[in-house]
Amino acid sequence: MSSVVVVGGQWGDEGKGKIVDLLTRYADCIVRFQGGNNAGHTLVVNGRKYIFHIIPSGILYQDKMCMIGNGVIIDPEILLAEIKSLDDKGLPVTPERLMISENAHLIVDYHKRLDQAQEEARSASKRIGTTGRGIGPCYADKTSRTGIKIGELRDETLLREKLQANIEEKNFLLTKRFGAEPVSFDAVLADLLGFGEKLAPYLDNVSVALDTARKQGRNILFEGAQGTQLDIDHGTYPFVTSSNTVAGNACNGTGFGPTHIDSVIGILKAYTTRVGEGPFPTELHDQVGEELQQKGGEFGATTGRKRRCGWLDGVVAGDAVRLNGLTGLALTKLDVLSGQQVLKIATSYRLGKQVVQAMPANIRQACQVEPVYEEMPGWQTELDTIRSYGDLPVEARDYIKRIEDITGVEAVIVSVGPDREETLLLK
Ligand code: 2SA
Ligand code: GDP
Ligand code: MG
Repeated sequence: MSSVVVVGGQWGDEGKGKIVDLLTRYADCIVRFQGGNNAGHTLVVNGRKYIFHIIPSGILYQDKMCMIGNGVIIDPEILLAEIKSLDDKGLPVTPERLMISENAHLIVDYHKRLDQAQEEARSASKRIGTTGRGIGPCYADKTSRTGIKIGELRDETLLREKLQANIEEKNFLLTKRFGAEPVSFDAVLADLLGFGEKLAPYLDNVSVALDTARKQGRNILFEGAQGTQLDIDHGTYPFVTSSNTVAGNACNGTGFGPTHIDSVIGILKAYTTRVGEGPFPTELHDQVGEELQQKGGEFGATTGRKRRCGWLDGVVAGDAVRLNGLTGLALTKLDVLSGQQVLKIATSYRLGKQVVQAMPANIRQACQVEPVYEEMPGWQTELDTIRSYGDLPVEARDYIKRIEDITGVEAVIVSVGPDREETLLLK
């Protein structure tokens, strides 16, 4: 296994939580490298459902080390609530099982308020459909060099100084620009000092810990959040999240050298979903879209929003292969397609008279492309009890093979249900 990166190949919610949990059995360290608690990663183990927003999806294994890298942004209140909820379930999250990079930036109350106020102020066509968790404003502060790092919670003098400057600026924006309520310096400071005390035992140098682990021959699993088309540089900008979601950021977001990554698994849902606004060429506004939404239980794992559904998009998959350097595919939710007479896969887009093979960089063009579909026969039997490739209906095997042909990448895992056990390991 060595060092493996797992990323979402579409617009998120491909089943990263499930696949990371599954692969954790072969790993020693499981590391998140970007995003924050906008993520919702669902695991189902023996019928019991867990949703993680910030803690890595390897946490259900008691003997593994989970890490939160410097590229992650942390809402300390949410992180502590997640730790407590695991504690309450008899799964204590001790510093022996969770390490947090001192360099990870903090999501502060004003980031959430600003995210929500900015979103409300946008006209319908400009709205991004953010999760309202403060992600954009927090990464903006990090890039503007005004952000607060989690390690700085241990330095009250520095914290006071930085908070003072931030709150002055944020309160000006909140009140004068958005007509929203200001935040109180004293209340925010008291909260942060309290969170800092509780989180201090978890803080360490994740880059050094990963390097040590690698030199000891440990297997490291990097857990991506969101998906390739939500990447701040390569996605459907501005309808994206505010971090790099592609595999390359596993290195930046943890302090791990790129020459030590061995493989990259891209997760593709057998159809496509998107939650939030923005272009979605293969979106279905018909009965089939409704069926996929219902059968797939497609609701946001963080916000509960209904996810938009559509056919599998080979152009999006091709972008994922190229942008992440995928070495293997995990194909999820194949079971949801059971019962469809015909399956469609987009193999290119038409843009006026042009045929294009990649998502256009220009957002107006990305909204105009028309998918060129090929059709395949569907299968009528349910797949959730199937555990070996040979037992899949021939139409399902042909569908998998076609995806491998289109992407040029082998499927290594096929998932036929939410539970850890509802999986076919092909390699
Ligand atoms: P943000 O909050 O600034 O990151 O939002 C910007 C866009 O990124 C999308 N985004 C997501 N898309 C899919 N899944 C995500 N996680 C949750 C889930 C989402 C939920 O697991 O279902 O519960 O709604 C996620 N996080 C961010 C977001 O919809 C915007 O389009
Ligand atoms: P993530 O953000 O990529 O981890 O995905 P989410 O957890 O947001 O959404 C994926 C949803 O699909 C969750 O409810 C999973 O439990 C569920 N899921 C994962 N794999 C499968 C599968 O193969 N079949 C079905 N039916 N559900 C799945
Ligand atoms: Mg999700």
